[in-house]
Amino acid sequence: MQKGLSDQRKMVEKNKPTERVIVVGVSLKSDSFSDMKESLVELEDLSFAAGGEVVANITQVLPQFQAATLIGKGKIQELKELCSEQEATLVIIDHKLSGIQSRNLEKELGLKVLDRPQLILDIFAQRAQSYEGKLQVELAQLLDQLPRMVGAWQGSLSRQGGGIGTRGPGETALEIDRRTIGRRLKIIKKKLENVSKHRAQHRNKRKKHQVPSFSLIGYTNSGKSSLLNRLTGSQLLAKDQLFATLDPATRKLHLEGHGPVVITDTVGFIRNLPTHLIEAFKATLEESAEADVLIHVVDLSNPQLNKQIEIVDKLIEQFKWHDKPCLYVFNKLDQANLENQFSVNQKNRVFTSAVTGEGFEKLKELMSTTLLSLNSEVILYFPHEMEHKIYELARVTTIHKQEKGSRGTICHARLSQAQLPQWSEYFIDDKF
Ligand SMILES: Nc1nc2c(ncn2[C@@H]2O[C@H](COP(=O)(O)OP(=O)(O)O)[C@@H](O)[C@H]2O)c(=O)[nH]1
Ligand SMILES: [Mg+2]
Repeated sequence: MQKGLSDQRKMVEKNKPTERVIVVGVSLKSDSFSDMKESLVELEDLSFAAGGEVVANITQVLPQFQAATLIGKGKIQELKELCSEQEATLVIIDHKLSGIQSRNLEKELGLKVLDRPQLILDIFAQRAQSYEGKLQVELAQLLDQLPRMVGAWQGSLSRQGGGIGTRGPGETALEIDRRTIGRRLKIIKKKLENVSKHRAQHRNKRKKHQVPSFSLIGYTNSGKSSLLNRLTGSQLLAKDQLFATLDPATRKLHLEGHGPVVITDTVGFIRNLPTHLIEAFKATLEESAEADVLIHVVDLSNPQLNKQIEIVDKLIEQFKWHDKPCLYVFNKLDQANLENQFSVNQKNRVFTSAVTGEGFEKLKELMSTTLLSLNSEVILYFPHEMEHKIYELARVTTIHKQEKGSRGTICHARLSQAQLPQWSEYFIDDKF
């Protein structure tokens, strides 16, 4: 468990009315038991992040899932007793539930029941700040809701009485029928398309100005926002809280020998990220999709670091970003075990601490050499009357050799793919 989070959980504000949550881990006999336990610890962190207090947990390993209730009859009875003993107000199942399963479980337990995707969506609903963020969350919630809409959905306890699982920018839309949802979906998608176009225009502008871009990605809470703050002197929200960042933020940085580059901080990843969320957050994810280089930030102090890397790497594949160069930043060096450091075998890596600043010079160097490796070596010739262009060239790249001739100057430099067309008229191949 992450140190900070468990500490924080103990400090749940006393007077604040919080949900008393029981979390339920489920897995099949054929699955790994330790995976189930790890996922359950994470579900506790997520419950806390949503504003709940986890009062108990319970697990079940089954030969196969029950169609009507997911978990078995005996376990439901046990859970029911635990709920009354602990005065629980909410049960969260660490799995996806169908509409029928939710309804049946709620009926048996007499309590609100949420599944993992609904919990994550609720956290996103609480965190959404921007117009775009709110639209994306509403879209994800509607998409998540549609297949769950079995006859008696209207009576579902999950949507009544406030608390975890009932929030969202689309709160008013939560109890309306399929047709209305369909209409709302269309409107939101249209609005999001416009946002996406707007973003694309911004990116094109940057491309035109030949500014190379980096995108910080990684598991939630690994320190992406803290790194960006430290790198660029920004004041983005960095918090020991899952999914503190929802909206992408782009900041400029001056890289030695390169000039300006931009870095984007985005939403973090987690295991079993709801598919609807991925679909809805397309515009946000496009920011990373368009970046020249990915920076995969890993919490080196987390005992699950290798699992977390694997989950993020899988998502990189799923999003088809795997052709991009990727740097690994192993962060939180100041609080990490030495063994964790030795278990790292990724190339292109650097160890940092966003708290002490250790490793930041190396990180910038690595960013710089990665950009260089993306560039092509070119030789340019500037006749006397065009020599003022050399100053312009020096602003966008390092000129590593200059030879003055009687009629002009020859320069050796590296240019990115985006920069090549603008300078092609000075390429020496065309001149001689
Ligand atoms: N000890 C330590 N804590 C860090 C470091 N980097 C980030 N944190 C803390 O980890 C938590 C999550 O950081 P944040 O930047 O919000 O993570 P993000 O979700 O990846 O953006 C915050 O409480 C940070 O203060 C680090 O290098 N060392
Ligand atoms: Mg963040």
